[in-house]
Parts: sequence; structure tokens; C-alpha cells
Amino acid sequence: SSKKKWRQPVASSVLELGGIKIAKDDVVRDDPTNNVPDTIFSKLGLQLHRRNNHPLGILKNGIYEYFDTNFPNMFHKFDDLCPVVSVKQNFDDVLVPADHVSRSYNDTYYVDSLTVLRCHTSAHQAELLRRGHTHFLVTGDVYRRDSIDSTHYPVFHQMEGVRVFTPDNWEASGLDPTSYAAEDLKKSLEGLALHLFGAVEMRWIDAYFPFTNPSYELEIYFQGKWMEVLGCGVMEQEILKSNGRSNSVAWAFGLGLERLAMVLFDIPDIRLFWSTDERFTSQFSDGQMGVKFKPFSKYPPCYKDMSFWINDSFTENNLCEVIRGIAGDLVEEVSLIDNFTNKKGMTSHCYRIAYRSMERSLTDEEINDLQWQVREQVQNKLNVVLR
Ligand code: FA5
Ligand code: MG
Repeated sequence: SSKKKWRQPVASSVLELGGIKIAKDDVVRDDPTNNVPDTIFSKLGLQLHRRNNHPLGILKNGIYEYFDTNFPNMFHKFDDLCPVVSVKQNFDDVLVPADHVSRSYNDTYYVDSLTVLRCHTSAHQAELLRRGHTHFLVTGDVYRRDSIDSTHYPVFHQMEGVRVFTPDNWEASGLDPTSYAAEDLKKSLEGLALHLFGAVEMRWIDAYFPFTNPSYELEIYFQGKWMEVLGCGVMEQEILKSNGRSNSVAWAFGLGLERLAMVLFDIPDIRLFWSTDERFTSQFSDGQMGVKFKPFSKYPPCYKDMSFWINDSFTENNLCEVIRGIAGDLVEEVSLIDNFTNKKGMTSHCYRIAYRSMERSLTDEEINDLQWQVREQVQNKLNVVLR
């Protein structure tokens, strides 16, 4: 069928990470349990967070500095744990229910049916507790099938923090263990925000995570909107108990490093973190926290609308992946601008695709060509009917 026009396999498209072999999608596309596309495959192992002159590396070091100053020698740091993890590590170990949407092939990249590209650094909580760690920071690249806009990218970076308390910590406080941990958590993260940003407008939102209770998200006001920068909470007792820490309480957080770096360096679009353009890379250097990014002139966007009748298996994440597969980082945003169901029960969606390069002006011809390919592949791969 038209779905199977794949290129010839090449030997070099197998990568070995942490002892696990992963193949490029053109080699293993026949394996229905693997949904890792080339655009993602090619970013495995880049570890932007370990580059000291990259905004993400500078931010990571700035957060380390906060913890080292306020909690000397307390937190153990990991920034090189393999992003290929088991379904058990990524989901079961942190109590994600069997039917939770985040486990679906629509949301997560699977290498095979038992192995994923971690979708959060929380995947390492249980194993590190089990290895005896009680205070740790884990920084790493994480992977998610997601929508396309200036604050979402399918590969991004998180820093996980975990701190375990024992009875002598909370007993002196007069608080119950959960309140004690929740207060310490908020205080520590507010201190971090102050260290990174000085004054910044922020607010706490009540949230839900399967692995914490209570749970919160922190939002920062950026570019005229509230932007979520982290999730956190008091760790579920079951996780502590199953991993050798009964009679303890713990807090945990997961920071979105790109989101914080956007605020810190005034970086307007998440795609820029992947730029190799010297006009971007030369603006950042080791230890220079919060130097404001000077945009090179902003190139004009070009909008293309596309309408089609969807089918039952249609999802926006699949659409975004097809578009990203063709246009790469030339696509800035994909947004649903119209949605209706006719008398026969058929549903039509109209999406607006914004094309814009961060580095140069695009020609009409180039954009028309991209849009033509997008239309063709959306039709063939997603089996929708263009209108
Ligand atoms: C989590 O991933 C939880 N594991 C965080 C956590 C850890 C909660 C420990 C409690 C205890 P969430 O899906 O909200 O939560 O993602 C955390 C942060 O990652 C978000 O606040 C956001 O800053 C960032 N983030 C999420 N999706 C994207 C994306 N597509 N692109 C860039 N950043 C993202
Ligand atoms: Mg969230």
C-alpha cells in the first residue's frame, strides 16, 4: 500500500545506547512496536544539557550552584543516565495506571513493546532510591509525541530532584510529615526561582501526578502568558516503601529545562535550542547565566491552511509528526483553526501551519513544495480525505 514506501535499509542506521540497539525507522518500520521516527532517532545521544556553553548546560550548572550553596554536599548529581528505559521504569515504578493515556503509542516513543524513550526523568526515581540514594538530581533528555508550538518540542530536557526525610526531620517541626515535605519543597523551589531569576511573576497551581500527592505545578509569566515550568509534589508512600524507604517522606520535582531557559535567556522559540547557527551559539558561554539573547532579525512567517475529513484513528500528534518529518524545524506552529461535524457525522478539521525559519528567509517556492509534500503524506499516512 501507499503506507510502505520506505527507503532501503542502511547498516549504519543502528545505534547502540546503553547496551540496547535501536534502529532507524526505515529499518524497523515493519515492527509495529517501534514508533521512533528519524527526526527523533537523529537527536539521541546529543545531550545538550552536558554542553557547558549551551543555554541548557549553563542553566543546569546554575541550578547545581543553587543546590551546592544551600545544601552543601547533599545532592548526588546524575546527567548521563541512558534515555532508553523499560516500560516498568518509565510507568509502573512511578504508579502510572495501566490504562493511562501517557502509555499510549500516541504519546510515547516505544523502541519495542517493553522499552521506551523515557518521557520524564521520573523514570529514574525508583532505581536510585533502591540503590540507596536519598538526595539526588537527575538531568536528561526526554521524549514525547506532542503538539507543535513555541514551547513544545518532541525532545526536551528535564531535571528531576528528590529529597527523602526521616522522622527526626519533621518531628521537631510540629507539622505532619506530608505538610512538612510540601512546605520544604515549595520553599526550596521558590528559592531556586529567586536564585535564577531574581524577581519574576510566578504562581502555584494544584495539579495531579500518579506519583505524588499533593501535587503542584509552577507557572511563570512569559511573553504575555502563564507558562508551566515544572511539576512537583510529595512522593506517594508506595514508591518509598517498595524501594527500601519505609518510615520516610519525600518530595520530588521535575523541571522543564527549556522552559526555564526561555525565561532566563529570553529565548523566544524552543527550536532555537537545536540551532547550530553561530549567531545563536556564540551568544552563550559557560557560567554566563541569564545573558539576554539578541534575536537576529526575525524572518516573516508563512501560513498554509489545510482541511480534511478525519477518521477514527486520527490524532493531532500523528499529524504533527508527519509535518515535522517533512519540514523539520521550519515548522513553527500547527494549530486547529476550524472543526465541525456535518449531518452525516463526518468531522472536518482545518489546521493552520506556520512555516518560519529561525535563520533565514524562506522562498515561496520552498514553502509551496513543503506544503505539497505535507498534503500528500498527510493523505497517505493518516488516511484522511483532503477537502
Ligand atoms: C512530568 O514530567 C513529571 N514527571 C514531573 C514531576 C516530577 C512531578 C516529580 C512530580 C514529581 P509534566 O508532564 O508536567 O510532568 O512535565 C514537566 C515539565 O516538562 C513541564 O512543566 C514543562 O516545563 C516541561 N515540558 C512538558 N512537555 C514539554 C514539551 N513538549 N516541550 C518542552 N517542555 C515540556
Ligand atoms: Mg504538566
